[in-house]
Amino acid sequence: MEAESYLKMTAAAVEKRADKLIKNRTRAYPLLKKAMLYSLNAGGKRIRPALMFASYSLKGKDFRKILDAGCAIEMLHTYSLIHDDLPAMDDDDLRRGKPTNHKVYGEGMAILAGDALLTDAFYHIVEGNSEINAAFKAKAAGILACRAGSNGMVSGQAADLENEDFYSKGYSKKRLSSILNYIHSRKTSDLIIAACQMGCALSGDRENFSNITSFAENLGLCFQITDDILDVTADKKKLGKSGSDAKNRKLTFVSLYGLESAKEMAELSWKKAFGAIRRLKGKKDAVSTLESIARFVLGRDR
Ligand code: GRG
Repeated sequence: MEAESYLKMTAAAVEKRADKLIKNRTRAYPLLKKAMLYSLNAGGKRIRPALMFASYSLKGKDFRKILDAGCAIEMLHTYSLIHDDLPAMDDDDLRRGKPTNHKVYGEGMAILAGDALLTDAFYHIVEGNSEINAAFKAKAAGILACRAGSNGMVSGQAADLENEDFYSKGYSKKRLSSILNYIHSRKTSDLIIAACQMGCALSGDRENFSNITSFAENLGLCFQITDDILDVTADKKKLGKSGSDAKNRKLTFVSLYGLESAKEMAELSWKKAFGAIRRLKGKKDAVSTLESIARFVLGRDR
């Protein structure tokens, strides 16, 4: 299926279900739920659940069987965005075209909304998805914990924070390139890898594990380079965020290699992702959906 239609269909299912999952937390503090729903319902491309569902569909049946796991990765991703926007991190005012969570609910509540989304995500993987084998769900939860925690995304964020003012440190280009690689592989690629690996884990598919990982690593790289390019070239209204990389003197593919080289690098990683897709085994429809999502990532304007 074409990426646009697939993203539309899966995003609608995730949004409806995630809203219900949060509203059903009957013991949760009402304002906390409001803050969680505010960021979760603010839009977003919902690429990670779509990748999970398409990877699951290589061998699995209806993606709705793993809908709660799709909601979980979107909750975890939303937590990372809420915390990333805080004054202590990127200090952004706009996200997904709306004022950031802390601008509306205050810093304390924004931190807690992120904490709750992160923690609830694991509950929904393990306790939801009732038709999925418990061992497959445990494997999926382990993958997400590993890629999102200190071995993955959080360390990417930590390295990013440490290297904000990289111009002043006098590092060589080689060293900066290795720092950039460290950051993007954890901060961006790891959640994309987790989405694809979780899809395979939830269908019990071991055959595609290594090729889906290689696909996701390259797609993650392409996604990040494209994000850096959009930060300087895109219409900020369409992008839905302020484009703060230059303001924060961030180490990005554009600031390190220049716009044209960054575009070539995005194209190269996309080609590598395509190579890995060709080695995947399973339903043709799922393979072509993954191909179309990869094309969407390279060509996106938001
Ligand atoms: C706070 C632990 C912690 C981590 C934050 C995700 C993240 C790490 C920071 C956000 C900033 C950023 C540019 C991260 C790279 C990953 C990325 C491009 C995120 C944005 O994902 P999209 O484009 O966002 O899928 P939407 O809004 O469409 O869901």
